[in-house]
Amino acid sequence: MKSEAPVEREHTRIGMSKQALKQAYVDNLFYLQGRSPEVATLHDLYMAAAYTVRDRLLDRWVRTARTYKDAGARTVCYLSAEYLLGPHLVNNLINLGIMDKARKAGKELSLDFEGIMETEEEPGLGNGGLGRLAACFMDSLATLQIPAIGYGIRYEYGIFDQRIENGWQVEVSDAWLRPGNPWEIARPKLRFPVKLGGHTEQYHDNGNLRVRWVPDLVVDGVAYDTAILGYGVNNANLLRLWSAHAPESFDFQSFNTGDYYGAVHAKVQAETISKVLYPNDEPEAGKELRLEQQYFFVSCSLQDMVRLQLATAGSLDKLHEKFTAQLNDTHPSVAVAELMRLLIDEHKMGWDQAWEITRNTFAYTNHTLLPEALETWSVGLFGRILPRLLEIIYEINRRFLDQVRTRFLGDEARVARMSLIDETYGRRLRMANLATVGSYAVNGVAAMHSELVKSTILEDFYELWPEKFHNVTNGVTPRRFIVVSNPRLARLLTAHCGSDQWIGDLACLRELEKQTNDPGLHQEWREVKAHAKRAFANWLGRQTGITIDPEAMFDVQAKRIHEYKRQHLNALHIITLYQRLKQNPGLDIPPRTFIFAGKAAPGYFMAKLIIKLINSIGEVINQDPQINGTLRVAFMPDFNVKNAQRLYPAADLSEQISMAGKEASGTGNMKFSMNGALTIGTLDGANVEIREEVGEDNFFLFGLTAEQAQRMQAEGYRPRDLYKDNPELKSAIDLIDSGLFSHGDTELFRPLTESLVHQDPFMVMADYQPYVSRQTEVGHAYRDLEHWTRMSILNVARMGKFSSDRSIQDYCDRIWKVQPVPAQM
Ligand code: NBG
Repeated sequence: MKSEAPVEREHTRIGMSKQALKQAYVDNLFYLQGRSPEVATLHDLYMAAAYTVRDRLLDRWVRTARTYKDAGARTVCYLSAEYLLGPHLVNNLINLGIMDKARKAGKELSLDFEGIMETEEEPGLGNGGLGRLAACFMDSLATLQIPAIGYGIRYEYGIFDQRIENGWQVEVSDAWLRPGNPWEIARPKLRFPVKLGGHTEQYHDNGNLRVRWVPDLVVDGVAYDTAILGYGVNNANLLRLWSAHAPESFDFQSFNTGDYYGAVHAKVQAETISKVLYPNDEPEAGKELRLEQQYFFVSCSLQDMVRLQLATAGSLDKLHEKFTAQLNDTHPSVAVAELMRLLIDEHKMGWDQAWEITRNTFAYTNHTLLPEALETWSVGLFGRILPRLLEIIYEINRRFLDQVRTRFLGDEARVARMSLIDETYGRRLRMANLATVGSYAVNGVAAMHSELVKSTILEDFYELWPEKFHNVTNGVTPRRFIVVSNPRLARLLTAHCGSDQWIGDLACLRELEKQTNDPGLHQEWREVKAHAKRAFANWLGRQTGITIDPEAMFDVQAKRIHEYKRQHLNALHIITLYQRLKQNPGLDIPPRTFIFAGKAAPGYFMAKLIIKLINSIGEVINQDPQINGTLRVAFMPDFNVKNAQRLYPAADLSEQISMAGKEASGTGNMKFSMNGALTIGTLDGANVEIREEVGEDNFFLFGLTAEQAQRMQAEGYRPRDLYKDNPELKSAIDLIDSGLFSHGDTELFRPLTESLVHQDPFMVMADYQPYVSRQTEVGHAYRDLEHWTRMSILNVARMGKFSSDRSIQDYCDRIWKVQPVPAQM
């Protein structure tokens, strides 16, 4: 079929006028939903809106693909097991630049525009920061017009929905696909087989010894594509998620022998691979299905890249020139061995050439230093599921260790440390080592983290290949986290910066610095914040029945619940203030509402106990007539992208209080700051750079540095002494143990208090006093409205560095060496 450019630009499927949008909407409602406006449900109306927008994306997407192809452009493949995308509709309207027109069109059709926007269920295909980062990066890649494909897994069930029952977290499964996903396009014919289990065999092929993998099971990966449009440009990139299906002609053998039900069972088994997202911070790891998921999506993605390369270049010799593949943490690191397998076994390449291509294709981003989060797989399990890959990893390791031996003569201790196989407790594959050996670049996600990567977990590798190591500080997209979440702030910024250029170039916000003494700006600034707080308070009241006073300071900690992030340090501060007020009811402190939000991994007992503690403290304090609302505690259930967008604009104070050295970067810290919250935080992750940018006077720093913390632990840290010697700390802990927050049950929170007093692995006790003292200063500062507003403006004005556009530009310049390819309409 010949494709002709449409001549009539006001075609209802692609036209951008209000009239075209209206017509398209009514058509989509009728022809895709089979509804007339009178009988349509809100969901029908949402679907029609989504299809109307999607049509316009498709037009841009097809053109973009053609432009990239014609340019023969070098392409970034982002390999990530997680994408936490958030709702698409509003974001796409903004990136298309038709928000106002769509709103007017909606009005003329008498639609409940806000209600329709609210209806969208977000794809929760990620746990937290790592998955959200991937989503911000997809937005920035398209905005910067970089040819890119995001590869991942189309989980049928994303991150669980969180409910709070009796103060405890309850997990509810997230069947996000059930109402239908209007954004994706299924490609049933674009499928790749993925082998699992079985054994390998050697055979001769024209005198060459080759290996064949005879699997137990083959699963097909089917592509589901979503267009990701950039802001203010016509580039739309591809997000391709793989769904596991049984091969089309599944298990004929069982079928022929009459075991029809057995065959169907095998089909169901194959399809479980992409069934559910796993938590990334559960203490016990090593789940077989998780390894299968990782291999499944990596294999499909690499086969897809190979297919694209063969179609255009005819050979794989220059695969690494055409593509660069970013490993988002170690989850996709099995790609190093899989690409070797594809090149050697399937495409009959020699080892040396295949290795040259492989190690020039991948780059690896490390996202954590926590020992329990560093992935390893037992050699037994790995070999059972991926026998051929294990052989390849052994061979990579053999050759690599010989290289280490010739470089560091006689240093067998070093060889053992660098080996891809850890022999200390049973034999385990070290995925970070595999990723490092198989990549041309390795980076951390904030300056401090990247230094720690070089001096701790990958120290030996840094010594061997210093030129491989980089830093790329994380960023977040100002489209979603300012324009979509906080439209009032966005309008104010545009008015005071003289244009909306800041949306695509966040450094433009520096313009505001000239106006920090303008009383008009101060007034508007406070109104924007006050409005967001009222809106949030109303919403929270409707959701939870907890009433909070929008006049109080909103002190917010929103992130995954984890001991290293120290939500319990925050809780101890609340109890301290409560006790002070009880002892001295006349004490004059500014009213504060403490808001917590975040999910705990379903199997992480201590994190779930922390949620219970927070809710229990709230129950007591919120009802204490003596406190009379001066302190309030609220837990916002089900923290996800959609809810986060309501919360960031309303925050006055952002809690970034992880133990120094533990938070690789953090990205919530950036989102709060961009919305005018001030930070109380430790010198950890990107906090360090945020403080550098906004100025130390505009940031409430406290706590041990990473070196101090490490030294203290090395010298024998004794949290019990801190407990005994600090009366306020002691009485806060004792109050928990007294049963006040647990209806007299003195045992409920014991695991938590015992851990604090006796082990305290994250040094809550050591940082308690500096934290509480700094919080007192925060209270005073909040009273000085002028000054607080000025600090808030400066925080926003100086956020340029933390746009994910800057992060992506850094990746392009320092690591990927790719150029923009603008798509035209
Ligand atoms: C997380 C870190 C965060 C960081 C995000 C994105 C993992 C393994 N790591 O500090 O804990 O901001 O990655 O880089 O989820």
